[in-house]
Amino acid sequence: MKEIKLVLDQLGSTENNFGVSTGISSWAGAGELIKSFSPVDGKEIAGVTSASQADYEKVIETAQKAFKEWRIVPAPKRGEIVRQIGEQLRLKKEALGTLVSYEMGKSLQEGFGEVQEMIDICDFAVGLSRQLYGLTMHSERPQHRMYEQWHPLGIVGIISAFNFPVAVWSWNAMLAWVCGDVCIWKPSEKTPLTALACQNIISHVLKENNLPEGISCILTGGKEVGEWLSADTRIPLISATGSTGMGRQVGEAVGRRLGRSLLELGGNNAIIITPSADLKVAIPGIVFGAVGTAGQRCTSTRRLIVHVDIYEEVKTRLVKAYAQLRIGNPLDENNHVGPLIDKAAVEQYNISAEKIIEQGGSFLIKPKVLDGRGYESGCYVTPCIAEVENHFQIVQHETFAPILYLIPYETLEQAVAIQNDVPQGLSSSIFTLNMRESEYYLSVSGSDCGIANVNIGTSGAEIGGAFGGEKETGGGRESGSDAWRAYMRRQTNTVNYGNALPLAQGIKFEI
Ligand code: UN1
Repeated sequence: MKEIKLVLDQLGSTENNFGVSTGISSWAGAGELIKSFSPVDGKEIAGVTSASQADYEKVIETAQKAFKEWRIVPAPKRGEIVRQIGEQLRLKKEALGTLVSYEMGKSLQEGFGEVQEMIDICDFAVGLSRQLYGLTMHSERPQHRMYEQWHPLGIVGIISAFNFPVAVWSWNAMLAWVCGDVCIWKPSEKTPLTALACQNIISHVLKENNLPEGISCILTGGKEVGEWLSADTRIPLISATGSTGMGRQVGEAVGRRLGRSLLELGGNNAIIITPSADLKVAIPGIVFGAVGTAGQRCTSTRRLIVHVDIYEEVKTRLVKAYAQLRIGNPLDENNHVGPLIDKAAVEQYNISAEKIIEQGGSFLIKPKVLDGRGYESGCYVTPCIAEVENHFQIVQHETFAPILYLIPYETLEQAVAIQNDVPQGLSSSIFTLNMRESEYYLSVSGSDCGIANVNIGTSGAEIGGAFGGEKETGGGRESGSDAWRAYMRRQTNTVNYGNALPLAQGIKFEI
């Protein structure tokens, strides 16, 4: 595709030698070739070599060396580097957003949105670089000062997923960098090109500032690279985004060596629609949540829990809204829904559809794999809606596809119980104009998720808030609020500036 060639050129890469041409020595691959195919048209975009074990060792050494330099750069100066990265991303927003859309398959609008999210986290991190605050405490001992400070951890390993191939990495990397850490990124093997495009941008900024390129390292490859990172005691923190299965493996491996992990795993996000809901606002919120990114966000709306009194009306309105969805090439801005990431994802969509019927559900809008002109990649599917019961095994499971489950309820307590009765706990929302209902929902007896919204959908979180969820979602928090603390180690310091040695707890010890 000619335009994509242009985009790759703008991102500083040649089509067949992506990344290597700009001399990223901290990314080198002597391993197997990973081919990146676009789900948009099924074409091969480029090949990227995987890291071998020798490459891995080299990258770790490069990162360790870089850390020694980077950690003594004052935090606000590190913020200045992140500011420059944000500037570069502003300049490259169109090219990078287009590549995200082409390699991953999300709509162009969402591709641009993803790059905007990267810019937003850069801005956030720049401000944060002057706000890595510790507390001071009053010591019980005279002429003693007690305070805490936050130091960088060292190497942060970032394992990211295909669905947000660049933004989720940037939430981690930008914070880690202002905190003084260096990063090693293992991008999804389904989206290596967008990752290398980012690496190009970062290495350029580092070079311009005479900083070691090992501050930002990348290791393309499969599962084995994730395993090397997780088991490596030289990496104090692994931040991993992806399926619960993957997170469990990473969490166990990191836990075994008593390292830290920050996990952002699957969701099974629900929206509750109460009788007072403003459906004009709710319906687009539901539809965007369920079909945006073809249902492949961890925050996608999977379950819709609707009060019985308005159940039929909501159904009618949803059928009408779904009829207007245009499915097709995501680079065409007229389309709402692009393809799934690959044929394996289409297979999962089909399997889930069968299970829905087997387990007693029925379809309000039927699933269908699209074929014919424009759908040659075989990755385009129809967003579907099924009426189900919450306890069905398939409903309890996160299927990464545009399948929306409808479940009726009678009392709000019951709706909240249904919502919370899944293993995952990422995002949730309620549509209501009743203050008692919304406050109950946000109270301790309400939603058990990391994200709980009122009158907006489950997806599309802003970077200012801490992002993550409970239960099988993994408990990690990334991006805004005080999520930065996960990337630093806290040190408590007590300083005696007197000429005696009083002990704490009034203990007497004389020699
Ligand atoms: C993800 O799907 O892994 O809330 C992240 C959202 C985005 C981030 C999703 N801002 O949809």
